[in-house]
Amino acid sequence: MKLFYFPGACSIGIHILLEEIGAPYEKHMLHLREGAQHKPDYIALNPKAKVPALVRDDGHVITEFPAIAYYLGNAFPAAKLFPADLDGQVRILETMEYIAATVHMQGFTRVFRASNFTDDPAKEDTVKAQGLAIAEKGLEVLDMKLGENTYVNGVFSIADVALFYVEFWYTARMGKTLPKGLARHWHAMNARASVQAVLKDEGFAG
Ligand SMILES: N[C@@H](CCC(=O)N[C@@H](CS)C(=O)NCC(=O)O)C(=O)O
Repeated sequence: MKLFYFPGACSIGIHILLEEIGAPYEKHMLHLREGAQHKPDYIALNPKAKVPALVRDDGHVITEFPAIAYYLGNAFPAAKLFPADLDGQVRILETMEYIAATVHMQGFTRVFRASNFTDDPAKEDTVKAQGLAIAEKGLEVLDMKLGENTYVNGVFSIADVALFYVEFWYTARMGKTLPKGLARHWHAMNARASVQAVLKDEGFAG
């Protein structure tokens, strides 16, 4: 397998899953700030010009965080990243979809890429504030859903690495304080060997 990623981007969650699984994989860093995602060789692989993208050993390319996570969770059952029961599966997919489609794309993308949402530089601060409000509402909802659990579905699953990447942006990147339950989740994630290895590899540890 090959992972196309950028340090600290949402691809960090898929990077963690690959470490959890332990199967061989190669990493290909795409420098998003230098526009590497728009180069013809990458566009040929992923016309969406985004990370993460996963190239399977049979050459098939998978994009979209929830789809890649779902693939990995099912393709490597020994890693126990995706449960067999329908209720657990639905809870996990519901959480990942909310994180990817709402908290990330509607919220954090406005904060980090305000110029994608307005042609007027004077309006970018308003766009960022709107994005932060969406992201923070989303984090509150996720905190309520987590309740007293350490992990989204009780035990570690593919949903936890999605939650990790938005927590990473909010706390490690923006220096903000997570709601109580998410702070507990963030600490539990940081105690995992896979997370420590990936943070170090992507240049964020100690
Ligand atoms: N819906 C996509 C979103 C992927 C996405 O927005 N990735 C960002 C990094 S977190 C990206 O590649 N941005 C590059 C760009 O917008 O030019 C997913 O869930 O995978």
